[in-house]
Amino acid sequence: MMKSSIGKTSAVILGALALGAIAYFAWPSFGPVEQQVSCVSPETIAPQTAGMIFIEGGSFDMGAGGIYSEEGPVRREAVDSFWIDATEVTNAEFAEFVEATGYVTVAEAGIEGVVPPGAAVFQVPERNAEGRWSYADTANWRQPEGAGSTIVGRDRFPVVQIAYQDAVAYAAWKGRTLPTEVQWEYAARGGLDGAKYAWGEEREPGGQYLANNWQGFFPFNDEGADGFIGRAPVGCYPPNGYGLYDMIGNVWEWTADPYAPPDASVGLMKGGSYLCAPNYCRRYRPAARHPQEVDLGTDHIGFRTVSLTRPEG
Ligand SMILES: [Ca+2]
Ligand SMILES: [Ca+2]
Repeated sequence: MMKSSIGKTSAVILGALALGAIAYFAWPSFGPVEQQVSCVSPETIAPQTAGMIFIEGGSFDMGAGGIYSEEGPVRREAVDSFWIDATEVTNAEFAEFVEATGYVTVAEAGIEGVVPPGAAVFQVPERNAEGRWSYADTANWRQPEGAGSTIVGRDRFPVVQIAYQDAVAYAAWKGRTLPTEVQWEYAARGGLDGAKYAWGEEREPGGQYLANNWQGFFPFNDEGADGFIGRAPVGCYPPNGYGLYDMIGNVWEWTADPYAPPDASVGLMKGGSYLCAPNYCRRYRPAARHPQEVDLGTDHIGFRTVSLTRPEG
């Protein structure tokens, strides 16, 4: 892994990231707003296979044309069969890992000479668009929005403030890996080869929101018309054709791949997040891809794992 710095992060990944540690005392409310959602309990999904879904291998049209240049060209890709988590890894699941191993995340300890403790936190700006990302030296997975915030009561929310190596460590503890980009995109498409969205060609078919994104004018007004302002618990939107939840939206997801190999300092994330708004980031699609500094946790990125063998329930 190449060494990196917060300065590089600021320049490359989070152009609006305000440097300097801050204490963060207020965070958005989390909860249902307008659209009625029905959330499944993640522990009830595929319990015989540890919450993982079998994805039969095949070939598919990967990428997309005409939206963001980095998604193209469309090319045919083949993928072997694999198993993938039905949901994003939750706070409860990550807590089990930490309890069993004593693992300390990058955001909690920092990496000497590379990054200080802390992570990036999104704040809705009050008066202008500047400074919507801030580096909070107190932010980590246990307190995702920094000092004063908590995951208490958010067991089923996706774990965030996870650097790439934290996600890899969790996956390894489970005897798994992160999905490659090809695996992730194949799974996200749910069998709808070539479709624009994970559920078809319309963003909101019949006026229904099928993922947790952002309605309203980003970055000022997160209206929550999809049922949630900010992050949602996993499994609150309909699964895709393979039975996978939140591949699109809620939190971005780390993949195993670098964004632009061989530079391993910038990772590749997929799927968009609760911050993706039509006026700003139309990346709530399987083909979308985005770079992310591997050493930096943020509160809109999580992950899920894959296994090449049948997991034990
Ligand atoms: Ca939302
Ligand atoms: Ca997601």
